[in-house]
Amino acid sequence: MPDKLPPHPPSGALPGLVVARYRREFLVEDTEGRRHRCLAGRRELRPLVGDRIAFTPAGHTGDVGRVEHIEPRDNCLERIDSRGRPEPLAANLTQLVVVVAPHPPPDPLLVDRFLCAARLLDLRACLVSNKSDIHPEADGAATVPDELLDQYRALDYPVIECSALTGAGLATLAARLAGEVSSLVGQSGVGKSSLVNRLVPDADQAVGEVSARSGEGRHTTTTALAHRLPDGGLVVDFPGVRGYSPPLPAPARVQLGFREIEAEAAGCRFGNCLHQEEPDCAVKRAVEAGRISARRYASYLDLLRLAGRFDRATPRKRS
Ligand SMILES: Nc1nc2c(ncn2[C@@H]2O[C@H](COP(=O)(O)OP(=O)(O)OP(=O)(O)O)[C@@H](O)[C@H]2O)c(=O)[nH]1
Ligand SMILES: [Mg+2]
Ligand SMILES: [Zn+2]
Repeated sequence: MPDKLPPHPPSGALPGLVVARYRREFLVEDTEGRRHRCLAGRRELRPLVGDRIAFTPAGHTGDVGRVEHIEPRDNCLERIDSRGRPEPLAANLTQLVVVVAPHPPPDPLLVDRFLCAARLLDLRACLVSNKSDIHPEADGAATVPDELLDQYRALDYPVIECSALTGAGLATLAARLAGEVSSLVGQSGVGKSSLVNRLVPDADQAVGEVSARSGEGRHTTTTALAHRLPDGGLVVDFPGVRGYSPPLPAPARVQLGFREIEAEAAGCRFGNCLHQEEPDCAVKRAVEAGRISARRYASYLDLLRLAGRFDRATPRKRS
């Protein structure tokens, strides 16, 4: 949706960066790194974490500042809600970091959907396998299957194995995050906030136990918060999710989110092949031959069905 905003912020406004969004308030960082509580200056202003903005600091207008203007966005990470409507989550990201762990056990469909979102937005993407200190033999716990990580490595996604507990692998993760605007996403309880606390000494993100009864995280982080990294760049700690779906503009575009499917699609008989029931489909041949994993293909079909459903239910503008 194009922002109907005046082209220039009012004189006297300062440049800032939105680092958190609460119900009505925003936390804005100025160029000196000081943080200011702000409200939106106008109803139609909807700042997101990562937005570059202009704001009037607290002063004679009140005890909170005012966001006056949002600079045009490079991109916007969104999810679709249960009715298929896009909901914006963060702006101006350069990288999506999908975190998995042995505990709670990984949900590969969720990983595929985040990686799909990253590709549709042209963001860098990688996988972090946290809690590498947990050994199944010693702890009787599950593990992140090597075959799963190997599938992503084979697709050229970097996989960083690390532990927020022992610090193993964190230098590799820090190097990957340096200079980028990354968001850490994944299930609740995989250790996103624990990683941020290790990478950003004064982050002070709350950390919660994984429930022994349900085996799931307790949704400890409730709002996205961006932190400056010591080596430059920003990392956004996101609340954990049970499910995620990127906005799917049209069924034909879903395959753009799966690099191996897109690569094989050139060999299909029909240029508009969706790789379902069509004859002479190179993607299905690649699945049968084992060049494309049946699991990834199932993830693709799953998103395709979702896209088709919302495509019919809610006519939306196509990009
Ligand atoms: N053994 C082990 N435990 C870890 C590690 N990292 C995090 N944990 C534990 O995992 C639990 C969840 O950690 P959090 O950092 O709160 O997880 P989160 O992904 O931020 O969860 P939400 O905010 O709910 O999305 C806590 O009990 C942490 O102590 C790790 O590397 N090894
Ligand atoms: Mg958290
Ligand atoms: Zn095909």
